[in-house]
Amino acid sequence: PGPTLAVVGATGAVGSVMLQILSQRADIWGEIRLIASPRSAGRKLAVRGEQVEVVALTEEAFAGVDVAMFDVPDEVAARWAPIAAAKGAVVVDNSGAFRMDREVPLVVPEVNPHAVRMRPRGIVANPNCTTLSMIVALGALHAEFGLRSLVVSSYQAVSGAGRAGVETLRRQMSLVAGTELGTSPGDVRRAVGENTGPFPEPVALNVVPWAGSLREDGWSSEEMKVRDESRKILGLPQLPVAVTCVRVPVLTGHSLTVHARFEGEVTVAKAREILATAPGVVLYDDPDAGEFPTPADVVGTDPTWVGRVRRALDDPTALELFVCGDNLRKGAALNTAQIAELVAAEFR
Ligand code: 11C
Repeated sequence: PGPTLAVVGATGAVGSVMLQILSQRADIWGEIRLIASPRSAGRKLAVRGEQVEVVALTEEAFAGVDVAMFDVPDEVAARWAPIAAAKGAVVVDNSGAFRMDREVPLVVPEVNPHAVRMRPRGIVANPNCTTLSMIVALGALHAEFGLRSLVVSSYQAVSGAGRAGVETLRRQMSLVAGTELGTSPGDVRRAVGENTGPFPEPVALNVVPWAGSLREDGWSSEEMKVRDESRKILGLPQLPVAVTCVRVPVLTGHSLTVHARFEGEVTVAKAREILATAPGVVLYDDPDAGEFPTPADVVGTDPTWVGRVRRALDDPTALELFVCGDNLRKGAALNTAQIAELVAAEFR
């Protein structure tokens, strides 16, 4: 049998997608153990066509586990990932707890697969879903052109904030559907009420220029993550990166506009050739036919979709792109599964 895999946080928004992905990808695992908080223990969840009982998160739950994927809040990962590693499991963690730890590699298998082997703490980190929604395409362009700087804006789906984000948008949409709201200041806010869930403002009929928590000088934690993580994954610690993160009324599928400046002159023809052949990227860009990716069309798919490829009008070294990807799949569960598969290959 193959290595034993534990899925920690199996009942969460990303955990549920993980179980689908494990049922869809090549079956390389022996036992798959599902672990969650004690309140979910005893529930049965389907994986690989079988009902598997969820066990509670305890030290004993990691006995015999070779690889443990964590999809839990930062504080839970910070406490339990080292425990799982001490028990002998290689941890692949999708929280923010270890991403910037110098002794923890931050891995995107299409971009820096070699980094997975340098893991002195026995922990490998999975990037944030916003970084992941663009980095496969950017990594391919960087490999050919040499990235010099980045300016990006995100258009983030509510499922990035977990089940609470999805429930908030659904509830707010039911309150505004069929009304004439959105025509006078504050009418949407009054209709949806004070409780705006994980978002600081109503997200239905709106866009909210905020994701995460407040950091220094007005930056959000999400913006800092995109900057810090992109630098680490691409191996460009000094890369100038400017990010604005925005939440939009989309259930699943993060999008970003990207202004990327490179070492020398670029051409759209070469950029298109790179993107059309890069593993994990789909170029969907036919302006004559009005074709470009949108979250409603790419939700549930695995690749990073790229459209609107243009050379900057005022800078022959820069490209403008629109990228789009499923924040729960490549943005979270799929990349975690791909990292775990890289680790599993070491057991053969
Ligand atoms: C969001 N990207 O869309 C965030 C959620 O660091 O893994 C993921 C937070 C993280 O709200």
